[in-house]
Amino acid sequence: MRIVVLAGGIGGARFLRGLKRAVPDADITVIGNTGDDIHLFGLKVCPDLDTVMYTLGGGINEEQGWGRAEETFHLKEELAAYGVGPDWFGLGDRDFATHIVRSQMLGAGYPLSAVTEALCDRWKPGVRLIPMSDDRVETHVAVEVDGERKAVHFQEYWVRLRASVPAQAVVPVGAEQAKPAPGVLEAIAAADVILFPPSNPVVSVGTILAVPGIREAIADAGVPVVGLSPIVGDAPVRGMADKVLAAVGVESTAAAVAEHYGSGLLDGWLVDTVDAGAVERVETAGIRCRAVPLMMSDLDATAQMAREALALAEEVR
Ligand code: GDP
Ligand code: FO1
Ligand code: CA
Repeated sequence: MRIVVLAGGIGGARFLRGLKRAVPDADITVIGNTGDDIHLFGLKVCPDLDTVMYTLGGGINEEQGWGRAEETFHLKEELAAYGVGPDWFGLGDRDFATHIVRSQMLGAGYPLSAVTEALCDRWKPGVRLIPMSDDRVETHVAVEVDGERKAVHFQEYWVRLRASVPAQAVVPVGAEQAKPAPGVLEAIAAADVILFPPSNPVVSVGTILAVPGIREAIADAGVPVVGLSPIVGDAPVRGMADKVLAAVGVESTAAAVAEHYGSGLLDGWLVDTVDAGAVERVETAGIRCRAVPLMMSDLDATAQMAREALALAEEVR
């Protein structure tokens, strides 16, 4: 079975671990969000690609969900001693090596998709990980600070400001001009099923869908498209997705997120059992819906979520 998954960072990566457990023989292609990418200290950092790569490759900091296990921060301290920032973004020594290799290869002319493949030669994530685009796309967030409206990089909004100021708009800068990376449209066209993991609907899956051609390819693939809600009990399980959902005028409920994707894209939607009351509303919107446990508390529970998603896909096929 050929499965395509549109993934952000932590939510996407953890779901993929469960999916691999549920269907060990499946051929899984992951289309990764690169809107979170940022240039720091002259290096290109790709948080969501790295989170997927490290999580599936056994190198992730499990508690944190991002960054490397057994990490140290000597380089960051030395940079700070020179007064070189930003100090609000925690790049560790082990993680730095990834960004150095990536930046060196990009500088030599390799596209991000080829660089990602090379990095995955080491981590062997057991999936094919492709960035959504080789072109630069950067999510910016319009905020108002001290009465002044300005745009900040997504990482500044998320990590430095902790989404504590209202987001007025979320813009994937560069997306309109971006092309899907080699292999993206081909994988979608060849898929037997397409899954939206419980990733952020705005700044993860939404950014991938903003690359011209990807949304259309999914809608035209003619195979079941099934998503899992990242919103449980009217709040994100983790992180601040409610803040960016508000910026695009979507309430933080499992049903509203399904409607936001819409029946033109989604065939099936899983909500958590605590949101069973949302099933009727989602089905009224023309999307088949089931309520099942959606907490990725351990690998078994996550694998069961993946099985439920694939079962729903068979129902709507
Ligand atoms: P990020 O790029 O690291 O923010 O990760 P993603 O975009 O892939 O996923 C973030 C989303 O995962 C958040 O909105 C969370 O609500 C959601 N999430 C995290 N853990 C769980 C879980 O156990 N169950 C569900 N349903 N969603 C989760
Ligand atoms: N998230 C944080 O909340 N604080 C950090 O200092 C931080 C550093 C960091 C370094 C490398 C990396 O790949 C990810 C990192 N993240 C950090 C997570 C990252 O910002 C994610 O993009 C967001 O959590 C949302 O996707
Ligand atoms: Ca992300």
